[in-house]
Amino acid sequence: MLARHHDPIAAIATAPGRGAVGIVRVSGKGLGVLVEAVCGRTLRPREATYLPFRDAVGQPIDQGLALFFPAPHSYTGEDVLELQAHGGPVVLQLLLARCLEAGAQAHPATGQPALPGLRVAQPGEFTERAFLNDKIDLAQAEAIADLIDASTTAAARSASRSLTGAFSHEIHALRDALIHLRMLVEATLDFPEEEIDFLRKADARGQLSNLKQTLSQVMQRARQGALLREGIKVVIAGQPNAGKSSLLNALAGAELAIVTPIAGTTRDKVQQTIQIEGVPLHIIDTAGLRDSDDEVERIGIARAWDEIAGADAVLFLHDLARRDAMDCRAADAVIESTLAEKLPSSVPVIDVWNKVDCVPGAAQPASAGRAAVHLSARTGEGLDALRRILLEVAGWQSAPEGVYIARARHVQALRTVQQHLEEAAAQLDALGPALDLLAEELRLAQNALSSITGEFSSDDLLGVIFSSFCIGK
Ligand SMILES: Nc1nc2c(ncn2[C@@H]2O[C@H](COP(=O)(O)OP(=O)(O)OP(=O)(O)O)[C@@H](O)[C@H]2O)c(=O)[nH]1
Ligand SMILES: [Mg+2]
Repeated sequence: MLARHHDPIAAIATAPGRGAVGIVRVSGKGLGVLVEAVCGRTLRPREATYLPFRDAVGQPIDQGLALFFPAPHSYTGEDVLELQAHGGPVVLQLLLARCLEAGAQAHPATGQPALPGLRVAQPGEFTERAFLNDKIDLAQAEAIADLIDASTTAAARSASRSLTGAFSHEIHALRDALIHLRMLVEATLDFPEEEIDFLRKADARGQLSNLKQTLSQVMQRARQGALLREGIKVVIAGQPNAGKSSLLNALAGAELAIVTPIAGTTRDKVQQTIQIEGVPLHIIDTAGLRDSDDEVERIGIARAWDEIAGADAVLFLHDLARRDAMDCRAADAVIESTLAEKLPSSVPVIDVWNKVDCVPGAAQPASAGRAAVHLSARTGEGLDALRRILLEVAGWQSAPEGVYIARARHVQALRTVQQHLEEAAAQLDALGPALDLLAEELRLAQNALSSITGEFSSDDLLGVIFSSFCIGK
């Protein structure tokens, strides 16, 4: 464990600004001295005591509730002191400074600082300790941050489900099955003459195929969870004046982008996150695509193509009122061929025929094997159909109930597990399995699985994960 994991830490745990209550939290070993210095008395474990918080000369800084959680029964697994004061930025800063000062004060018996090394916590450090002290695993720690950051009710519910361990349980069940299979293979390594027979009798193939099946179910749910957390990036593209900005405004329900009848109105991208059934969609309006002599517009169009190249889905907007105009068809054809060039074929393109209010009853123009919709950004007709298509394209299948939150990191790790299991299956299917290769694939699969819950994770990865938390958490 790194040296910094041993320092006692302190932080304001509540959000900056004014509030009825604000909390200063301290975690470390042997906080008893600090409790006596700041609270002027000892505290009964896990019991709220109303008292004045004292400064160095015994004067009250504020009155509030003090709670002491002796190790290991605390959030971090260390001693934790929580001081609930009035929620003003100055009073909380004073209280935090008082804790740091009390920690640095010489202990009367030893002459040493009461809490050597006491310092302000870095973002996520309290939760990192909870993880390091086995209070929670890594997936649960991430769920805490996801719960705090949740932008929709569905995301909050599923984060809470991950926090209680729903996701981790599934990962552990997979790990246990994998360990069982590994034991079998490793044992066989010691008796090479009987290897094939032994594996056959123990139905190694059946075990592996069950594992693969369970894995794909977990992956499916994890993908849904990652979608709830991260959403998808949807870029609106098309000729000038097709109504791209109008569509963004209609989906967002607000006048975000400027709309005018002048072709070439939008220059820079305009982005807004909306949610459909709790799934976040990051919608990006872009400059109309055409040849232009205008320097500013050209930069805007280059940016539009950059956005398109990084999209998870593209809404290709067409003006239904002008669909038969030769120039309009030619311009759409140019965009179409550049799309084919710039977009990976896995990225879905949806044909959106706008301004249906101008051409009531128009038949839907045929789209080459992809989703298409008629709508009016002006009247709102057809928007629900587009929302349904977007959810489908995003891969949202379930109702949010039962989904646990997951991250792209988890989905990627599960994909790695899947690859190693495929390799392992190929080894088993080969006539004489190369047992050491089989054993190695299973070992790698287990490592990838364990990186999700943090049983096998590098310090670098932990640093990245916890630094994205807020301070005091
Ligand atoms: N009748 C009708 N007019 C629309 C509709 N959507 C947009 N318009 C009009 O079409 C014109 C262009 O709309 P914008 O939303 O600015 O089009 P854009 O695609 O963003 O255009 P650029 O930013 O220039 O690329 C405006 O006059 C809109 O009022 C629609 O559904 N029906
Ligand atoms: Mg526009």
